[in-house]
Amino acid sequence: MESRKPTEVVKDVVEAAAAKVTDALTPDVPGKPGSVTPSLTEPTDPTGPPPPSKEQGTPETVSPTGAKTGAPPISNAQQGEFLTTSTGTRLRDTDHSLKAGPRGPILMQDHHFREKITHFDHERIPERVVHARGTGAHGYFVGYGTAADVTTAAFLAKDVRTDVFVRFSTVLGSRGSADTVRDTRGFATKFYTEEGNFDLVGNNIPVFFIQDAIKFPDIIHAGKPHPDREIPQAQSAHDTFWDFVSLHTEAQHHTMWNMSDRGIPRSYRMMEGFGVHTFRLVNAAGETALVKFHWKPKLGVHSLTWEEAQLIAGVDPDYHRRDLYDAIEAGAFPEYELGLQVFPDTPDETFAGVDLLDPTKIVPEELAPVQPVGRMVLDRTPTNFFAEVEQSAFHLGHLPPGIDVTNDPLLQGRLFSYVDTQITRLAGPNFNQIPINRPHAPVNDMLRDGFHQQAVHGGVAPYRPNSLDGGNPFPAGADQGTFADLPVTVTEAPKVRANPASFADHYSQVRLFWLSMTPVEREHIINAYTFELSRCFHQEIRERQLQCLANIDPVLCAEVAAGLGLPAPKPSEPLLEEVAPSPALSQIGQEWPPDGRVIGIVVGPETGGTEDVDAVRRTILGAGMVPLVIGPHGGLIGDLTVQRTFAAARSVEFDALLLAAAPPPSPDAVPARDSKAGASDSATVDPRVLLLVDECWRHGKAIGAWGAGAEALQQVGVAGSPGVVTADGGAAALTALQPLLALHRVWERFPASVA
Ligand code: HDE
Repeated sequence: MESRKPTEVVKDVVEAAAAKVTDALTPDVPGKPGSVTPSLTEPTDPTGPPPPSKEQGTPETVSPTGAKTGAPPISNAQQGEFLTTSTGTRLRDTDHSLKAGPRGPILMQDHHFREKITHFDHERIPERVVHARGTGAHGYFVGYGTAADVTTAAFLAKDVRTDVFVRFSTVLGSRGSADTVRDTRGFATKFYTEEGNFDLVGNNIPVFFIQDAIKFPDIIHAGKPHPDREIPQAQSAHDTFWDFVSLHTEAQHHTMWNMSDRGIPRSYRMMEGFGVHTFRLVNAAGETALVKFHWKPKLGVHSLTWEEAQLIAGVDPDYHRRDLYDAIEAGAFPEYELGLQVFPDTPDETFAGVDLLDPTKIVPEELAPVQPVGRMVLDRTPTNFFAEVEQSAFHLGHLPPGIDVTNDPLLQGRLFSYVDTQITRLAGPNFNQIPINRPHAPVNDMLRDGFHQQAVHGGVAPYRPNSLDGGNPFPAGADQGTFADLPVTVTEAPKVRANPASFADHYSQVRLFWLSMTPVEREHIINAYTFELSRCFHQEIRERQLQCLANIDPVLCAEVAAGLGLPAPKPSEPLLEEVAPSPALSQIGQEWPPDGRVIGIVVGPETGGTEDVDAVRRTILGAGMVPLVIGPHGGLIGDLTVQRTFAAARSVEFDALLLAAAPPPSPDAVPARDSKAGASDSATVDPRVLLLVDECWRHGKAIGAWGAGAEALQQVGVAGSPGVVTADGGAAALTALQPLLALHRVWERFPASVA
C-alpha cells in the first residue's frame, strides 16, 4: 500500500472532524462568515465570486436616477473568476511588485502596484461627526391605510409595501467604540417610497438636549472625549458633559432618559424610536394636523443592567450589531409598528399645555394615544457594510408629499446640517447617487457634474425655462403628486435671538419622567447618576448637578447626594406638585414575546449528548429562541456541538440559563490560566459554572436546572429564590422558564429601597 505523509493523514482527520462539526453547527447557529464553507487547503480551481448568504440583502438595482434596471442584485458585486485591475485587465500576480531584478528597486511602471496601494491609502472616509458607530439592515414597510384622514403620503396607504433601510447607532462614540455604552441610540429609517425617499431620522429617546440647533456643537463638544487627552471614549461620565448639562438646564430631561435604563438597551430589536420633533401632515382635503412619529418594537422595550453593559463592552463590543444580524439570520426578524400622535394644528401649536415646537417635551401617551399606521420588518442584513451602512446618508428634508416640517428650531437647523456634513463625509454633492441612497422613484433634478457623478445626463439644457430640451423637466401640477409647501402663516415679528417663553420650563417633564418610573427603575436611575457624577473630577460640577436634581425630586437628589458623600441641596425652583405620571414611560409590568432570546445550557462531560439536552435545544429553536451550549471543552460532546467553553463563556451573552449538569472543575479550571476559575481547590463544581449562575442571578435572569444541575444552584446559594426553578427533566425546566422570560427579568429578586 502506498504510504502517505503524516501531514496528509492529519489533514484528512481534521477535515472529517471539521465537516462533522460544521454539519452540526450549520442549521442552528447564526454567525457563519460568508456563504462558502472553506476547504482546508487553498482552492486552486477558478470559480466565480461567492453568492450572498441567504440572509443578506443589497440595495435595489436602480440606476443613479432611479430607473429600475431589472439587473440581479449581484450585478453590483465583483464579476468573473479572475483577478483584474479596476479597469478589467486580468492579472497574473498580485503577490510581487515589479522590480529591477529580485533584489532591485520597484519600478514606477508597475501600475498594478500603484493602483493597489493608492486605493488602499484612500480606503477610509471621515466617520460621522455624531452617530459614528452604527449598524444597518434592509427590510420593508407595509401601510395599514389608517393615516389616510391625516396625510396623502402614498406609502402609508393600505397594503402598500415599501422597501426600507434602517441604521441604528450610538451618538458619542467613534466608529470602533463599544455598542453597550450608556448613550442615546439613533434610529434612522430610509423609506424608498414611490414618491421619493422619506427619511425618518429619529432616536430611541423622544426628547433632545437642546431646543435650538445652534447649541448642537456645544452639547456634542461637551459629550465627546476631552480635547486634551481624548478620553473618555463613548460615554457621558466625565466633567465636560456634566459641566454643560448642569449649566444648560434644558438638557436635564434628555439626561434623565440617558440615566434611565433607556440609555442601555438590551437590543436594537427592543427599542422604541421617536421622530422627536413635531411634523405637519396634510390630507387630500388640504387639512393639516401636527404629529409626532413613534416606532413601537414588537418585542417590547428592554434594557441591560449597568453591570451587564459594562461587561459586554469588553466581552463582545459588537453585541448589538451581532444581535441584530444573528436575529435576522435566524429568521427572528425585528419588527416595529409605526404610530402617530395626532394633535390639532392650532395657531399656538400647543397640546394639553405642551408646546409642540419644544423638542425637550413629550406629550404623554395617555393624553394622545399612539395610533398605529403601519408595520416595518427588517429581514436582510447588508452584503457590504461600508457600501451600505457607512455610505447611507439620511436627511430629514427628504419628505414625501403629505408630510412637512414645523418651525421647531431644532428641526429647522437640522434641515441645514445633514446635506452639509455629507458633502465632506461622502466627498461631494452626489451622495444621493450611491446605491444605498438612490431613490426608487424617477429623478430629474437639473443638478449636474461634481465629484463622483454617476449619472450620464442627456440633453443640453439643465435649466428652466428651456426649449432646447423640449422644456423638460416640467414642474408637476398640484394634482400630479407634488410636494406642497404648506401655506403656514408666519406671524409678523421682529428679528430676535430668543426662545418662546414656554421653552423656559426645564424641570416639570423631568419630574414627570421620574415619577412615572417603578421603584426598581428609580434605583437604576439613582445608580447611574451616582456612577457618572462620581467619575467627574471636580466637586463643583457634582454640586451643580445635585442642584438640578433637587429641582427634579428630593428623593432622587438625596440618594445621589448620599452616594457622592455630599449634602443634598434644597430646590432653587418650586417643585411641580400636581404631576400625573405616565405609565407608558415605564418598561416594567407587561409580558412580551421571547423571540430571539438566547438561552445558555450548561452541559457536563457526560450530559452533553443526552437526548434530554438535545430535545431542550430543539424546543428552544422551535420557539424562535437561540440555544447556546456551554461545555467543559470545545468540539463535540456526544453529537452535541459545544458553542462556548467554560473558559470562553460569560453570562452576559444570554438571557436565561439552564443547567443540565453541575460539572466538576475541568482541566483548564486553573486560576493561573483563567482568573475566572477562582482560587478554590476544593470546589466540586467548575467555578466558571458557579460564576455563570451567580451573575445570572445578580442580573435578574431566569435560571432553571434539572437532574445534577440543581447542585450548582445549591452551591451558589440561590436554590428556591425567585425566578430559580428546578424540574424533573429538561422540557419541564424550559417550560417553567418561559413565563419568566416574557417578563424580561425577575424583578422581585431585588426589593427597591425607594418608593
Ligand atoms: Fe442629528 N446629525 N443632528 N439628530 N442625527 C447627524 O448627519 C444634527 C438630532 C440623528 O445613521 C449628522 O449624516 C444637528 C436630533 C441620527 O446616518 C449631522 C442637530 C435627532 C443620526 C447631524 C441634530 C438626531 C444623526 C452626522 C441639532 C433625533 C445618524 C452624520 C439640530 C431626532 C444618521 C450625518 C445615520 C446624524 C446634525 C440633532 C438624529 C452632523 C445639527 C434631535 C439618528 O448632520
